Formats: sequence, C-alpha cells, structure tokens
Amino acid sequence: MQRDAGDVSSSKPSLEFFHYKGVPFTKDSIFTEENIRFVESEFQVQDDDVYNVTYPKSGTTWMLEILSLIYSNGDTARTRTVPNWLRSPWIETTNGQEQLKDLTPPRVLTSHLPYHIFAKSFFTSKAKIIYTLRNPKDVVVSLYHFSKISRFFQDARSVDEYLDIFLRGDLLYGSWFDHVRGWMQMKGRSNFFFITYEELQQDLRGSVVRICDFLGRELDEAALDSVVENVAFKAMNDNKMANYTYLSDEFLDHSKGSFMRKGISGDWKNHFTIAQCDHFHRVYREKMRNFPVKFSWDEDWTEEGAPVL
Ligand code: PPS
Repeated sequence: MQRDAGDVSSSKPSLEFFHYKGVPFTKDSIFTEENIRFVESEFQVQDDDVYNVTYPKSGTTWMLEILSLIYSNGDTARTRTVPNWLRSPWIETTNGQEQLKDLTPPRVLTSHLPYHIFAKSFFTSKAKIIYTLRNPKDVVVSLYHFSKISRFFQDARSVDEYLDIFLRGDLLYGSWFDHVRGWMQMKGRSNFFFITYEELQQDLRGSVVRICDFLGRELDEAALDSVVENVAFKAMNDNKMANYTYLSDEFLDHSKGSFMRKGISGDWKNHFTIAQCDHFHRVYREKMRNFPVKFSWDEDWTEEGAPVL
C-alpha cells in the first residue's frame, strides 16, 4: 500500500450543494430541486421499466452496456451508434428527463438516487431494479480520479482528503453507507436484483446469465458471446458511444483524463496507506453494524481488524 503518487492541488472552485431530504446535489442546471421532487413524487414508472441503480463509480456504465446488449439480443447496431446516456438516461437529471421522452418500452433507465427519494411510483409497480455495488474503497479511488474531470464532484488534493469527503457523505448523492443500507432493504423482493462489480469481474458470462434470468430474457449462445465480448473493458473503452468521448465539456473536462480509467478491482491497495485503511475500517464497521449481507470486501480485514493485503 502506498500514498497516491498523483496527489495534486485542487484546481476547481468549491462546488455548492442544495440538499433534498438530506441528500446533497450539486447546484447546477442539470440538478434542480424541482426536478428531484418531480422524480420522487410525480414521475410515472412503467411496469416494464428496468432501472440500473448504483452509487456513483460502482459499475453504472458497465451495467448500462450489459443491459443495452441484453435488450438488443447482442446486436451492436445501437450500442455503436447511440451514446449510452441516450440509451438509458439518468432519470434525476433535467437532461435525462428530456431524453427519456424519446424511449420506446421496455425502457432501461439509470439512477444514482438513494432509496428514500427514488420515484415513489416504482414501489407500487412491477418494474425491476438492478442494483450494482462495488468495494467502497475502490469507489473512493475511482471518485478521487473522476472528480478531476467531472464538473459535479468536488475534487481533492489527495486520496486522504477524498476519503474524508466520502466517509462524511459530503458529496453529490450523499453517503455510500446510506445508499447501500437503503437499497438493500429491497433484498428478497422479486423485482430487485443486486450484483457486485467484483462479481462482474470474476464471472462476466455467468453474471450476464443471472441478469438475463432475472429479466426473463433468453439469449442464445451467440447473443451471450456478443454481450460478453462487447462489454469487456477494452471493447467499451474503444467504443465512443460507451466511453463518454462525446459527452459535452459541460459535464466532463476531457483534457484532464478519461472516464474509462483502469477498470480493475483492488486498486485501493495502490492508493490507501495502512492508516487510511484502519480509519476506513473503523468507520465502515460502525456504519455497517448489524448489516445482514456479507460482501467480498468484508474479507479485506481479519477478524482482529488487520488489513488483508
Ligand atoms: S458513474 O460516473 O457513476 O456513472 O461511474 P460508473 O460507471 O459507476 O463507474 C466507473 C468505473 O467503472 C469502470 N468501468 C469498467 N470496469 C470494468 N469493465 C468495464 N467494462 C467497465 N466500464 C466502466 C470505470 O473504469 C470506472 O472505474 P475506475 O476504477 O475509475 O477505472
């Protein structure tokens, strides 16, 4: 474990937030209080909708591509010609609200919203949610790098500073712990499926099969091969419709880095010091006390709390 060699000065003016039911949103035209309220209270979920829900940097874009290709039976015509954010708009953004008007059912939609402010109409519908989670230490590292290019996440001088921001939940969409605790209340419901980024890494094909089972989609071997081949990190990195190359500078500063960064599990080991690891573990244990689900990253520490490296 080492301190990140790329620690640099913050180059962005500090962002301002508004809070909606305790959740911070960056003050910007794409996030407005009216719009979040509209999504929560008035947005009409349809029974055949599928929602790709995540905490940021947990595998959203990867799952979006998997779902696009499952719904096209592995045909790449659309994933190679239509940018991913138009295929599966973010329901809580003002842009996403406009974009989803052009979709034909069944709609595959994306959201980072926490459970308690998600569209109320979902909870009385037959629509489905796929919730993707990722080792939160890798989320911190991914966020730290992403914040240099994203206009909506405050950047930080070091991973240490980002760790503080993350553990306080003082960032767009709020606390990881609240997000996971909130959504995982749905575990066991027939219209809720959860999977981890790490499972996608370990067994992509098997994961796609499980997702298809959940969605009631039958793909033949050739279609399955196509999904797996086209959602590999390299394939997505090479696909301008999946790698955000065409996303406007209003959202991403492309001169500072690329969205598709490393795409690996365990990068936290290259960034966290032992002290940061200890600190993280103490907060994690406290915040996830009595949480009934075990994740692969629970094995990152021994029973005594020592990091497993
Ligand atoms: S966002 O901004 O919240 O929508 O980001 P999100 O898509 O959730 O997460 C971005 C991270 O996912 C990695 N990624 C992938 N990893 C493996 N395989 C594939 N196909 C893939 N596509 C995206 C991406 O590189 C980000 O992780 P890091 O660790 O920063 O590389």
